[in-house]
This record gives sequence, C-alpha cells and structure tokens, in this order.
Amino acid sequence: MKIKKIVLHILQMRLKAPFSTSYGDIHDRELLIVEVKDDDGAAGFGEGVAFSTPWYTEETVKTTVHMIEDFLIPILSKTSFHHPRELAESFRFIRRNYMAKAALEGAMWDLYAKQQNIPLSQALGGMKKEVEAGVSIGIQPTIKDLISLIEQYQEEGYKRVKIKIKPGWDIEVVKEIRKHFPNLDLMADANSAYTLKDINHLKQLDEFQLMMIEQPLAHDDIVDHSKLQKELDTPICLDESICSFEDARKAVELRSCKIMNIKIGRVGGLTEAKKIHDFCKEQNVPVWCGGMLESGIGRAHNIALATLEQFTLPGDISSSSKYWEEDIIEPEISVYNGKIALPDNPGIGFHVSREKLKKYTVETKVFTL
Ligand code: OSB
Ligand code: MG
Repeated sequence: MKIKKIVLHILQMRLKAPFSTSYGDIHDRELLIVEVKDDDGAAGFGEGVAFSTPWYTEETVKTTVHMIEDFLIPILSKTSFHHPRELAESFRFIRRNYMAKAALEGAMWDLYAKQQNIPLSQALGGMKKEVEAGVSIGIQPTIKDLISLIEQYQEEGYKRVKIKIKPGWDIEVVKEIRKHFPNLDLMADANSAYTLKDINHLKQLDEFQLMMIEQPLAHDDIVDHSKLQKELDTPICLDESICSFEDARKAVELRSCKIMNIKIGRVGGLTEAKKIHDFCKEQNVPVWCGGMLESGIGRAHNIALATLEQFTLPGDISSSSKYWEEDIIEPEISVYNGKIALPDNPGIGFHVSREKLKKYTVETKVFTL
C-alpha cells in the first residue's frame, strides 16, 4: 500500500439539535476527516471521533491532529504495509491516543478495500447485508419532550431507543417512558454519572426491563462495575472503560459487564475492534456498535463493522438526518423499518462529496510522503 499523500480536513459542523449527556451539551461538532491517497489517485477516508474538549476520553481534535502529524504519519512514511491490519502493531509503541490511531487506520482500511474493489464490510469479514439501527436521545428539558421525541423516532422506524440518564434524570424518567411504551426496546446510558454509593438507587431501575444500563460508574473503572453487576438484574454494558482488547478481556473475566459497546475510535481502530468482537463471540458476550456523533464517513465505518456476526444488538447507528441538515456523503444514510442497508460499492461504499467537505472545512493540512 504505497501512500503518496495524506490530507487532514478539520471540519466544523452544527448538529440539528444540541446533544445533552451527564457531562454537558454539544451543539457544534468539530471533527477530523483523514484522507489517504495512493499513486493511482484512489482515496481512502477515515474519521477522528475525538471532540473539541476531553469530556468523553482524554483525546481532543487537537491532540489527534498532533499525534497523526508528529508520530503516526512518520511511521507510515517509514514502513511498507501490505494490509491495514499491520498498522495497529506498528502504532503500538505509542501509548493510548486510540482515536488518533483509529482515524488514520480507518482511512487505510477504506483505501485497501477500494484497491481490492470490495466493500469494507467484506474486507473485515462481515456477512450481513443490513444492520440494525438504533437511536440515542440526549437529556431533554422535560419528560414530555422526551416522550414526544421517542414517538417521532418510532414513526421514523427506529425499534431501539437509548436515553441518557444522570442523577435527577433517571428513575422517574424511565418509569414515565414505560407507562407510554411498555414494550419498547429501551436502554439507558449514564456516561459515568454514578458511584458505588448509588447502588440502592440504581437497583430501582431493575423493575423496568431495560435491555441494559451503559457505563454507570467511572470512565476508567472495571472493578467497581463488577461489584455493581452482582447487585443488579439489569445487564451492565461498558463503553468508556473498554479502550483495548486487554480491557475487554479483564471486564469479561471480572464479570464487570454482560454486554459490550464497541466504538472503533475508542479502541484504536478496526483491527482492535474486530479482535474485541472475536473475543466476545468466543465468550458469548453480545456486542453492539456505539456512535460518536460522526459524519457519514465515520458512520459508514460503523455500519461496515456492525456486519460482523457478534453484533447481535442494534447499535447507536442512526440516519444522517438524525444528526445533520446535510451530511458530507452521498447518498445520505437512511433507516427503513429500523434497518440500514449496506451499500455495495467498494470501501465505505458512500461517495464523499468534495463540495460539502469543503463547505464545512475550517482547516486543511497536507502531507506529501
Ligand atoms: O456515550 O455512547 C455515548 C455520543 C457522544 C459521545 C458518547 C456517546 C454518544 C451517544 C450518541 O450516545 C451516539 C450517536 O448517536 O452517535
Ligand atoms: Mg455511551
């Protein structure tokens, strides 16, 4: 895989509506698109999923650009790769910085699949022709607002709803949702808003048949979640805590969760994501694909990953129109009857609109290898 040129596109896009979590609100989404070009003019695209501030993990758009520019591109220019799965190993001596690694690796996976003239899903070994969608709804001003949003998404075909919870926006909210939607596939994501002191409080969730509670405790914890899972009937799903295959192995060994959320960026790329997937399959741990409010490029990668067998639960993979007035890919991603059909074009399978990419770009960095 001879790389001639790498372009970092830094974009500023505005979400249709602010997305609120236990940490705070996001409305303006700064994001990074990595483009790798070969000698024949083929281009592969990856997305950096870090935010402008380090609220979710420690990385930011600026740290990912720094890592790619000063450490990862030099590795790429010195090493010859035959397959994108070789990248993770050559990046390993750089500690963490998973989102930076994943952004560049993702572009290389797309390029590789395009060079082979096969869809990215096929390059990864995925067999599904469609993946199950889901929608993640941020904290709302009132429960009434939340109920009407759930109705709206159901009308759009979504069959699984995730809500965000935090102390003061949890038990009552779930109780009210259950009154309106007794059979809805419902789950709750706390983004680390609780501690072990809240065990008795969290136990109250057990009567509402949630599919799972996502990341109730600290972002970097595996031990306390194991204690909590022993006390809860509701399955725990880990998100923030799982940044590598090793984290996944430890979480399963300690029984810290019964379900795992896999995000390509959080674990350092598609190669590591697939490794975690394969392990979870072996261990009978169901997995689903998380989201990071990506543009269509990042979401196309998520869709390709979710075609792997053990992705048995619907992911946080929604239509382009859930997030953006207009997406930067064509066609936009759409949900029919709760599902997203896989495109059959090579690579990520969606066309990146140069015009729209340019429209939202605030800075470009070009590296010639
Ligand atoms: O915790 O899963 C999360 C969005 C940003 C950061 C973290 C999370 C989320 C979501 C929404 O829940 C995912 C999406 O729809 O892209
Ligand atoms: Mg989460």
